[in-house]
Amino acid sequence: MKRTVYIGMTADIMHPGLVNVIEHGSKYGDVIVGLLTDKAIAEYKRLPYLNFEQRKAVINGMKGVTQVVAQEEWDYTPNLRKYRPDFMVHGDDWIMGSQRKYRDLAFEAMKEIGGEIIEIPYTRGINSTRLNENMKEIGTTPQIRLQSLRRMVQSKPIVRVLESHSGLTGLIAENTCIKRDGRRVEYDAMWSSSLTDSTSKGKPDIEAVDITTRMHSLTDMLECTTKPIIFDGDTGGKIEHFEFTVRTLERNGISAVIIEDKVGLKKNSLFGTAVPQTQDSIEQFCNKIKVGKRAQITDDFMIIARVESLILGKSVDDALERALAYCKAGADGIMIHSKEKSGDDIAEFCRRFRQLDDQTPLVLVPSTFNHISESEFIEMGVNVVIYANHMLRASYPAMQHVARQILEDGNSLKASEQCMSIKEILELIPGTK
Ligand code: SPV
Ligand code: MG
Repeated sequence: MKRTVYIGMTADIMHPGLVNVIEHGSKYGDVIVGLLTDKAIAEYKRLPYLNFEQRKAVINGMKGVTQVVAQEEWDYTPNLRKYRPDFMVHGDDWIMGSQRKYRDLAFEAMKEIGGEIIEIPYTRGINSTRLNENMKEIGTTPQIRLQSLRRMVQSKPIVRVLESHSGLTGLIAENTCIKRDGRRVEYDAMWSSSLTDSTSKGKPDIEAVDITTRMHSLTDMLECTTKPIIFDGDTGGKIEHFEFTVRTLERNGISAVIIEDKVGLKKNSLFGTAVPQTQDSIEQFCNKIKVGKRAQITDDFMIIARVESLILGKSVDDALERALAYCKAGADGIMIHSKEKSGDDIAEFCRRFRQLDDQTPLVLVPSTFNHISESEFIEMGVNVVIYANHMLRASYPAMQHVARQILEDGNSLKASEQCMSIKEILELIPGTK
């Protein structure tokens, strides 16, 4: 019987390093490629540009590959135990850094099944992380960007979204990254907030900034980023107008719109019951959802229904009744909002909603219950967390402080200490030089 060789890979961007590994592996026997699923990749890296089926088609067509199987985790060992290959081939780059533990686990599993691991020298000068950086410079297309939110919701434990109202805040959402336990931690998507988009234009958050104007801010963000965008669609406006909004957003590669079940003059939810606000009827809001769903062209665009019951002092029962009705009307997700600091009402809603519906994505905006961590939200069955206003709230006090300092001193010497350097601002945007 011919021997088998297991090779795990992402195979998003093909490069000579990957061809080298497959070629080498095929000398030992039939190559089984363990193709990492979106979910497995999302444990460590950004989602690949190509989806699983597309990557599978590419690998299937490669010389030397006899079988492509799904690798559902970053860890190779479940598949090694399942397929029991005679050999496993891997580049020797996993000897160092955070991948070391997966190497150790793979050695243990191969020993157990009586197989052997062959490490081959890593192809210098080219790797997928570097190529990914280059891809960022090339950018994205509206379609790839649009689809990516749905893929993220399906493949990540939680999708982390940062508010953005300009090109500059878009760049912060795009590029801010830290390492935690050897993993890249970054934002997955951007939130175009009605509050911050209006405020940055000196207007109140009452749907006074029209969609055409809001598209300008979106265009600025689209121009310099690749991550998906969720649009705060306020009430969605008149049903007849909402159809156009859906089309406009979709055409531009925005992934989702969230509309809230309020009618009349909309005020920001964080006022709660301090201002008069009217909730829409279930029937009318369901109709708005249905009309929006019919208007979209792709299968990927998402219309997320935002339930304002808790904001308006109504019960969790009322919120649940509405959420279920909106799902039935075709909503692709539910955002439950509250301004309650404890987060108890939100926790109760999530628990009870998940008992009735374990599929529909749940979205939260924890502006007031901000002590609850992402890992707790995951436990609660939440899929998307939006940090909805922080970039604007961070920038305004900083700018105001510097403006005052210049007035006080009659020069900008001291104020400059609180600013980024001229050199830094000149180098901030690629292509400035
Ligand atoms: C926004 O960011 O504009 C929102 C969320 O709609 S909230 O401000 O909490 O209403
Ligand atoms: Mg808003």
